[in-house]
Amino acid sequence: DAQTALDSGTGALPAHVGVLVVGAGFGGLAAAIKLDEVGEHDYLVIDRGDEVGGTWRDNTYPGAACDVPSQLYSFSFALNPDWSRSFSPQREVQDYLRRVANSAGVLDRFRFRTSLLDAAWDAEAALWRVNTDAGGLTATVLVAATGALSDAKVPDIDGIAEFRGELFHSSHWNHDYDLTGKRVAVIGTGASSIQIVPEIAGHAARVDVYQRTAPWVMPRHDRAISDVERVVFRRVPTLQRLARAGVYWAREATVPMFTLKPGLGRLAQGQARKNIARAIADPALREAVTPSFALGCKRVLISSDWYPALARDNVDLITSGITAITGNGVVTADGVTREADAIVVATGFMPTETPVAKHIIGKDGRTLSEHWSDHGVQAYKGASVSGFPNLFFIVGPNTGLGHSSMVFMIESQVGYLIDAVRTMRRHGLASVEVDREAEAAYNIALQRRMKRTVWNTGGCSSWYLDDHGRNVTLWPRSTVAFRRMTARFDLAAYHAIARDDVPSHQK
Ligand code: N01
Repeated sequence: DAQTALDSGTGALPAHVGVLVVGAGFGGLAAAIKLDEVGEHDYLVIDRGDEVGGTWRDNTYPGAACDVPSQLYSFSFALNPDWSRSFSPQREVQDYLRRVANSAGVLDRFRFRTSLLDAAWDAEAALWRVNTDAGGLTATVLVAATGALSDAKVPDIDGIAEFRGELFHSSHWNHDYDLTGKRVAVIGTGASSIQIVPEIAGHAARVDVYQRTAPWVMPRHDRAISDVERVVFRRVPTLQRLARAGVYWAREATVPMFTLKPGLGRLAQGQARKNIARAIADPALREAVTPSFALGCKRVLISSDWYPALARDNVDLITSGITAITGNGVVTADGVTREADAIVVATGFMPTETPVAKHIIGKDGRTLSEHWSDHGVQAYKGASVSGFPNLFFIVGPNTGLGHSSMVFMIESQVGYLIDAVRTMRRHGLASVEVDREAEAAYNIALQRRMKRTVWNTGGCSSWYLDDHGRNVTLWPRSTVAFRRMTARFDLAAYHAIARDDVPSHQK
C-alpha cells in the first residue's frame, strides 16, 4: 500500500484544472474523494511531501499517537474496523489514510513533492495562476487544505544556531540519531512533548524537560481492541457506527464546559489533580506541574505516563525560563547551564499565522497574509475570504476543536466546498466571492460568542489566540451546529460572476 501511495502522483502537471487542492492530509484526501464521487473529476491535489497523510505523515516522533478516540478518528465514509487500540498510534492512522487513498482510486490525481510557490487571482480570466516548484498551471477553484499544524515553530532562542549537538523539532524527528545513553533536553510541555518524554526516558541517560507553562493532563484510558471486537466491527458495521456515535455524543456533551459555562471544568480539574497526586510524591514537583489557569483554556492533554515519567530519577522538570542555548547546553534564568547531547524542540506549530497565506495573492494584488494583517485572520464560515474569489479553506479560521475529532469538521467543510463547486457549475458561474459585509457580520457574531468561552476567560495565553488576543483558531459551538451551518453553499452571501461575462474563461 505504501509503495502504491509513493509511486502514484508523479505525472506532469496539467495546464489547467477545475479544482486545485493544496495539501494531501485528511482534508485534501476527503476533498478528492468527494469531488470524484459527485463526478467532478477535473481536480488535482498537490503536496510538498512524498505521500498522503499530512500531519500524520510528518509527525513520527516516538510515542506519536492520536489523542482522540480511534472510533472517531476516521472518515464517516470509510470506517476502520482494524484499529488495534482505543487511541491509535500514528502508524495506524497513516496506514489508514494510505489505504483509503488507494482503495478510493484517486491517487492518479495527486502530485507529490510539489510545493505551492504562489497563486495569484487573475480577475480578467477569472482563474488562479499558480506556480509550483514542479511547474505552473491555472485553476478555476483553489482549495487550501494545508492544515493548521503543518509548519513547525522553532523558537528564536539566543544562541540556538550555535548548539553543536543534535537539534530537531518534534515534527522532523531524526530517526538516524539514537538517543540511547544521551543527555536530552526537551523544550515544551504540549501534546507532542507529553508523548515523547515517557518514550525516551527509558533509554536516554537523562532527560531535562523545559516547561514554560504546566498543562492540564487527564488520564488516558487506552486499551487494546480485542480480535473479537474487530471481527464484530468488520462483520456488522452498524455496531461500529453505534460505538462511534456513543463516543461522539459523549464528546459533544462537553461543549458547554468550553463555550458556555467554563466553571463546569472545575470537576475535571479535580480529576486532573488526582492524576498528579497518584503519580508524583514530591510536593515541589506536584506544585510545579499544577497549572494556574482554567482547564480547557489550552488544549486538555491526556496521558497516563507523563507524570510517572517526570517522577523518574533520570528526568528533571526545569521551570526556570530558558535564556540562551550554548554550544553544549541550555542556560536558564537561574544562571544554571545544563549540558545536553541533543535538544528536542517540541514547541508546536504556527496555526494563527497560516503560512500558506503568504503565497496566495488576491484580486487587489496583496497576499492573504497582508490582507489578514489589516483585517485580522478571519473567513466566512471558515471557508471564504472577501477579495479572494474561488478560494476555499479546509480547516480554515475558527474551525478547530478543543474537544472532539477534526475529521468531523473536515467532512463538513468538504461538504461546503463540494456544494460550492456544484452550485457554480449549475448556475454557470465563473467566480464566487464572499461579500465583505457577510464575512464581517459572521465574524463579529463569532467573536462575540468567543468572549465567554474558557479559551478567552480561562487566564492563559495559547496558540488558539492571535497577537491581539482574538481566538482565530477554534469553533465556539457544537460540531452539529457547524455541520448544519455548512450543509449548503450559501450563494446569497457571495458576489457571483457568470461564465458568459468572462469571455476568456476556461470551460
Ligand atoms: O505544540 P504546543 P505541540 N520556550 O504548541 C512551549 C496537536 N497534537 O506540538 O504553553 C519554551 O501545544 C509551549 O509553552 P507555553 C494538538 O492539537 C495532537 O505539543 O506556550 N517553551 C508548550 O508547552 C496540539 O495542541 C496530537 O508556555 C516554549 C510547547 O512548547 C498541537 O498539535 C499529538 C517556547 C508547545 O506546545 C500542538 O502540540 C501532538 C519557548 N520559546 C500534537 N515556545 C494528537 O494526539 C513554545 N514553548 C492528535
